[in-house]
Amino acid sequence: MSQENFSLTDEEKKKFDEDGYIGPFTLYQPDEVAEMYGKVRPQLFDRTHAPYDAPPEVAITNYDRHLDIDALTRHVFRKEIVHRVRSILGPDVICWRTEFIPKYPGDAGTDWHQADTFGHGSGKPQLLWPENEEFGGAINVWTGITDATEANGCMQFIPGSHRTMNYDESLGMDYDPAAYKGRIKGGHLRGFLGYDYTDLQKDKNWSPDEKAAVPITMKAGQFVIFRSMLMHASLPNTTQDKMRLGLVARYVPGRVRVYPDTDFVKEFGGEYSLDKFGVVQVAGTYTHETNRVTSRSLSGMDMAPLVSL
Ligand SMILES: O=C(O)CCC(=O)C(=O)O
Ligand SMILES: [Fe+2]
Repeated sequence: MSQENFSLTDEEKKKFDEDGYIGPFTLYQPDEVAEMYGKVRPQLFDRTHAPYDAPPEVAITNYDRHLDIDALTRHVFRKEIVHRVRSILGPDVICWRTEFIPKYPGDAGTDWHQADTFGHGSGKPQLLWPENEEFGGAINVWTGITDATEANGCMQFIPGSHRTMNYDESLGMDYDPAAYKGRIKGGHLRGFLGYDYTDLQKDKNWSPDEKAAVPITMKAGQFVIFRSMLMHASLPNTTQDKMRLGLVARYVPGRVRVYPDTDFVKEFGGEYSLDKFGVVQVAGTYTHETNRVTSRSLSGMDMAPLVSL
């Protein structure tokens, strides 16, 4: 019989609490994830039901295709992911965003950052936790669609760095894709897709403790779970021919308000309507009454049968 309960053990939970991340865990076999992506890739180019009308060169083009591509809808509901996330967040869990994050040969690594409200692009919170809770941010589940190695741009974490925010997301950053393709920081070429995350540093004289960084190498089909408030980055892709591709799904408890008091996502120099957006309840039943909720995908798939028990 296949395993039905993937909750974190007490020991894993303790490790997650200390380090701010846990994994990798295996979700798909490498050939299985290759086959899945082979089917999904052409669907990514078909934007008939895509949630945002964003130009192809901005990252938001890669956002939230779990809302219209069936294989990705099923991905965010996978018990291997949801049970573990529920061990951290409690019974009511919503998925509020997915993103594909590619690193092509020669690309800069992702600059060091931490996300609490995800307002870094706009200066306006995209997530609002109830006041007086210890943590904000999201639980990120980063799945390797390809292998992730130190050469092709695997992620890096600074263990235990999730308790102190070094960045002030309310400052907002200027979006300048032409001027900002990355620069050498801490010995590596790093960038943030047209933003310079160091603009948000609370202390301009501080710099991330690169010596404490752990490379998160993964096989295709594995995933790692981390708090968005953890200091995280990725290495540049220094290979000639090995693309690195990650699919990240972001989860919060149902009590978190998503895109509070706004009808648009403002990022990457544009404004994108949230008309087709909804949070997806992947476990439990409760979602804050102000959240837009999707229970049928934009391609017509009923999500209710997928909710985790
Ligand atoms: O994949 C990367 O390079 C960065 C991922 C990341 O920052 C995130 O998932 O929040
Ligand atoms: Fe991030």
